[in-house]
Amino acid sequence: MKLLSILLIVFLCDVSWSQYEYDYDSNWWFSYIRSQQQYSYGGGPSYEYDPDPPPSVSDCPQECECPPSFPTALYCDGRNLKFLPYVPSRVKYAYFQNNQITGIPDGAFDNATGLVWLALHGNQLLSDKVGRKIFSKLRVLERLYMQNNNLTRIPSGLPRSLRELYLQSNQISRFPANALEGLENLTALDLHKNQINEVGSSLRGLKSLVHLDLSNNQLRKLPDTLPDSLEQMYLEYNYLSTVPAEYFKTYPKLQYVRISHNRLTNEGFQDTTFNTTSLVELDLSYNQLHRIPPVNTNLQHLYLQGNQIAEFSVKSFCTYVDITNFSRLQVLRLDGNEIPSNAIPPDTPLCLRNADIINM
Ligand SMILES: *[C@@H]1O[C@H](CO)[C@@H](O)[C@H](O)[C@H]1NC(C)=O
Ligand SMILES: *[C@@H]1O[C@H](CO)[C@@H](O)[C@H](O)[C@H]1NC(C)=O
Ligand SMILES: *[C@@H]1O[C@H](CO)[C@@H](O)[C@H](O)[C@H]1NC(C)=O
Ligand SMILES: *[C@@H]1O[C@H](CO)[C@@H](O)[C@H](O)[C@H]1NC(C)=O
Ligand SMILES: CC(=O)N[C@H]1CO[C@H](CO)[C@@H](O)[C@@H]1O
Repeated sequence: MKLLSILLIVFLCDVSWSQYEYDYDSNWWFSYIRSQQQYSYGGGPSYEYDPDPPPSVSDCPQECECPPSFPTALYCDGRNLKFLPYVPSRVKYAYFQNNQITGIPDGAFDNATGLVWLALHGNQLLSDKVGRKIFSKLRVLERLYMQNNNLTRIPSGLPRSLRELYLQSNQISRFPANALEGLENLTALDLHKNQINEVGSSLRGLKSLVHLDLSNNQLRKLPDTLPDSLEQMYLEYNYLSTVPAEYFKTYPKLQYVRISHNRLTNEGFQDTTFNTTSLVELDLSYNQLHRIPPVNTNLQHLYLQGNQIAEFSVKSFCTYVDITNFSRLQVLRLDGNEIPSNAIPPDTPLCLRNADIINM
């Protein structure tokens, strides 16, 4: 059993920041990797052996590159392209990122029905110039990268086979209820840095969704419904002020929740709201809390820095303490609050006996 050895008393210092970033990032990253293990996440596709004889690469668009050793890939990235080149039918992995493409006409991908990855990020795609049926023939597309464009709405007719959808850093404000309909295999949805003010029930049908990033938007209300499969929900930098009492208890797989930099007050939720057995990491930093909300003993990381908390209450972590009843909290951030440094009750170490880092 680990004993709480140090209570670090630090008022706003750089060391604590780097520590925070480190713990925080490695933590979510590892969990994300774990949850994504069935797919190779990030990077390019690994070399794949094709049982068929290598198809001709003579059909390569002249603006692009088609390495003979990797006949299913088409590299057209970073070439100042203003228009999408044609996509030969043999292509499974198509890279068009970092160009100046503003539109995609219907039919552009109609020959490439075997596309599995499609990278269109870092262009200047405008919703009005992206055809409504560009994806209609793509039945096996798994990853679609459309981040860093000029989209104002979620593209229409997204393939139902999608597993990962990246739409962050656009200007999306419209989120029609059926925009994500039928995407039953989608595991990761990234919509951060857009202008979304309401999500409603449009996430309901995403039966496989594990990772949802809606941070840096204009949400005033949590999504009405989340998929039961969801494990990670990132909502930092929005305008949320309330959380319905039973919200988190409805989603038993939710482990990582970030609602920092919002407008939460203690009056905006109930004492039971965040006391749910599934949560492992909870970030409520940079809100307007004046009390530590009661949390479950299973919680491991709690970020509350940058609030207006004026008292330290052990009862928020442990209602009862003995050999078997104690908090699993490992990291607790309380710096940037109004807690007097002599306000730590003597029974704190017994309750928070697993804590390695407590910043006050
Ligand atoms: C699709 O293939 C046909 C026949 O090879 C060709 O005529 C047509 O231009 C292709 N379309 C696109 C969009 O590449
Ligand atoms: C896309 O947005 C960027 C940044 O706001 C802007 O500079 C660019 O002109 C826009 N492109 C188009 C085609 O509107
Ligand atoms: C979802 O994934 C399963 C298993 O990989 C696959 O059999 C199914 O066809 C996929 N669904 C869609 C709509 O592509
Ligand atoms: C959290 O909920 C459990 C079960 O309902 C309860 O026993 C416990 O006292 C609560 N913890 C806190 C800190 O309120
Ligand atoms: C008050 C309280 O939560 N008591 C619990 C302490 O731990 C034992 C064993 O896990 C439980 O049986 C008690 O209910």
